Amino acid sequence: MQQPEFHEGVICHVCAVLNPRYLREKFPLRLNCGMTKLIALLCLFLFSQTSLAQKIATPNKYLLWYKQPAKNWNEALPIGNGRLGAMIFGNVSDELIQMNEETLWTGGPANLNPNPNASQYLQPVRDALYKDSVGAAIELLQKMQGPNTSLYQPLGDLYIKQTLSGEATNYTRDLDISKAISTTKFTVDGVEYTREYFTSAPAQVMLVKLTATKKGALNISLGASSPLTYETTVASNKDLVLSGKLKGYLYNNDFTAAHQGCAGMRYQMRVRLLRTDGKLTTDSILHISNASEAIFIVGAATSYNGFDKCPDQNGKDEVAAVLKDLKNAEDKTFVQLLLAHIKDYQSYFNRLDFSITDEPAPLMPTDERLQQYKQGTQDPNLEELYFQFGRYLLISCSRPGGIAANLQGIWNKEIYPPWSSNYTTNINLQMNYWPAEMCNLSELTEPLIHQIKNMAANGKSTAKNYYNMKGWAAHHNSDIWAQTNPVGDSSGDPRWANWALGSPWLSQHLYEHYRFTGDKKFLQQTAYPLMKDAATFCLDWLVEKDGWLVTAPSTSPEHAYRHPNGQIMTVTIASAMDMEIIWDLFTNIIEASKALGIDAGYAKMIEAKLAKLRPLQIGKKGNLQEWYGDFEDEDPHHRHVSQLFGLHPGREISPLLDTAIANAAKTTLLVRGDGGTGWSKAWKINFWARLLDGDHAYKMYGELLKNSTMNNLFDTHPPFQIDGNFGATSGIAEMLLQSHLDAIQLLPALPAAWQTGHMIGLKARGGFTVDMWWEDGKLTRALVHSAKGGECRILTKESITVLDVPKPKKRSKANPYHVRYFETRAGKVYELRASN
Ligand code: FUC
Repeated sequence: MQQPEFHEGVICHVCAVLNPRYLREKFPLRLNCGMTKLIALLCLFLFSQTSLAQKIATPNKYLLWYKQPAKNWNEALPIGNGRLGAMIFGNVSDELIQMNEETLWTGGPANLNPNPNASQYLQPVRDALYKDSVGAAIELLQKMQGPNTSLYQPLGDLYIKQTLSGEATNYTRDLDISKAISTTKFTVDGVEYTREYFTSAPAQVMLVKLTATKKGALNISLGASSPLTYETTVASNKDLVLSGKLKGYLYNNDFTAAHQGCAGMRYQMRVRLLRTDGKLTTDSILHISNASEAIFIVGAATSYNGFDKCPDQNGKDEVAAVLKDLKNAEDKTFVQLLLAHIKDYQSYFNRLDFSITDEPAPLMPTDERLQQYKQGTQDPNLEELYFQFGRYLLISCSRPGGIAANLQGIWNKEIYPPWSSNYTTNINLQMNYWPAEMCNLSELTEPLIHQIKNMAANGKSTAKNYYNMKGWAAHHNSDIWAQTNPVGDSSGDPRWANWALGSPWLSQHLYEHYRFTGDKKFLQQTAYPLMKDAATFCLDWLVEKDGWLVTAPSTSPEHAYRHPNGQIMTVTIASAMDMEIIWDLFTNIIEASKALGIDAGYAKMIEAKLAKLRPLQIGKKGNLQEWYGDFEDEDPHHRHVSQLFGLHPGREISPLLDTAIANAAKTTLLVRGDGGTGWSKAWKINFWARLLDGDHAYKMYGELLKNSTMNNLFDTHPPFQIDGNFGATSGIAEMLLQSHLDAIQLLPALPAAWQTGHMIGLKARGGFTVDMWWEDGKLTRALVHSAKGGECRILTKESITVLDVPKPKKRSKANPYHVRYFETRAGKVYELRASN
């Protein structure tokens, strides 16, 4: 079976490869400008000598493809430009494209003080905990809860009914993640039909191109519907228009109804014919007859106008927004739109290349490969593909200027999606962004940073109104309105609803953005003030008990323990995770103040508090203690492993720092086991990588692929939840490079299964980009690109030489690692070779 073919895509890929800048980036040491142009010309010549068939026959390792249409949404293929998302089913005569627009959420600006009595319960909660009346504390905590979040909504469905004269043969549908294009192809009666789809970020529209190899053979009708309340019309210019308005809330309760009297969001989707050689007619929908080609552009917008503005009364003009996008797109040719799309997409995607096999991808559909993998067949190409699919998804659902990726990225078909498809901040939102910095997609964190800024604004009211404290607080859930209150509506289980450490955890992403980019302006103007405000809340939130600073109330999301009185309890004092999160923030603040050369006195005060945080405890089973006491877990295999926050994503726990604590972390993981939801398995890849156990990390990757991956390679909780995709991509990066401590570790957790390979373009903290090659499980060569200059510290298992660098400043061997220090200059590339 041959893989699907390509048209313009092939040419565009060649264009990208022929780009001298691309060549220079790929071969920075060896090529000067003249040479890159020469190579480009040579490639062009060779390309012109190769038949198209030969080019097509080269298997594309970046292709997801199938021999049958999607049976359901979980088999459909996702495309997106950050804002517009589409799930392509690839049905033959009843094509279905399920559409999303990232700002379409129920509700309106958060009610900042819906529970004015909340703060009066805090001291009684604390008193109850100190008296060990945990049950009473739990009941009281429910009185401190506020509304649940809003829900992310689907936009609608496009359907294309195609009149065909027989059965389809030669069917394929695919998603090429190297170009972000989905294609469906089939043959009926000797005529080949092709449908191509992409969502362009530069043009802000989706393109739908339908072709037939025979003139007049293409006859279709295109309509739209939505699970929301909506209406469709055909406008006088023959646009198909679907529009509607959400209710201000969907759950009919007092809290959410009180979105400050704001009615719901308006939305509109418009489909416009760009070009056809057939005839367009309209009634309530669009019809194309006697064509061989029809190209549509699809635009959509909502009246969302910021987290603090009512999308109705103070909403944006969504109609003007869609019309503008369509007008801009319509002024361009299809090829212009396609080229701009590929150039834009590849400007992110092509930054990184991961290879663990020289073998071509098997010529087998992706679902069949996944089935075989599940049964134990090795498929390193699939392992590469899944890693890159995580990057593809992030590029497709989180673009600067947009909204942070939610539990499903931007892809959702339901009006009551699982967990409201919102932001869950006790692991899931953060996991979405774990791969961003390391996997060379730093700009894509902008929507998260924006969300954090909005949450910090609302979170000040939450800290004040719920606890009578300063700084900003955020809890378990958030939404597009940047809600920060404890959720649960007076009846939520405190194990999730009352978790209060959202602001320090989210602050980690701000500081990490600085650590990777070295952007001091960002640190000074954005990160540090928000981190400091989160610390202000933490300082208020901490209380002193038995000589230590602790949190009370405290939870370990979303787990419970057996109290010595035999009851299952969910609230504790000073959970390990609480202590580790605050340790992380305080450590980052101290570092940041030094980096900025400001606030020395404040940093000293934070240092004193840091020293007083209750230390981590090792339990009787040799595990890292999760709770205040050494209690039995309610569920020893619970999906959350919150007590290991300090191992990952934190940096408090490492075998290189304290082997006793690291061993306790390992024991904890062994007790938890290798199961769990999709995201739980993904987190465990990261944990094992940080424990420097590549084989166990690889085992977890296998568990995820085998037991928590659907045919379209979406992660499943179950059901679909995108965090596992992102967490796995981050985990693979962590296996190959770590820089969270004070050195860059190359191949820290390389599994035996990946004997030979390369990883080009991973980012390390300090503004470094690293390319690595390894053979027989050993590093052979690496290139370190320094963006900011400064000292580079490399930690390797093998002894290495840094070429063209004067005598090592220092050289030491931290058994079993080799440490190499060298000064770098901004813009320079340094070559490292394994010493003989
Ligand atoms: C947390 C997790 C669940 C799920 C939800 C979205 O509540 O415990 O497993 O991922 O978030």
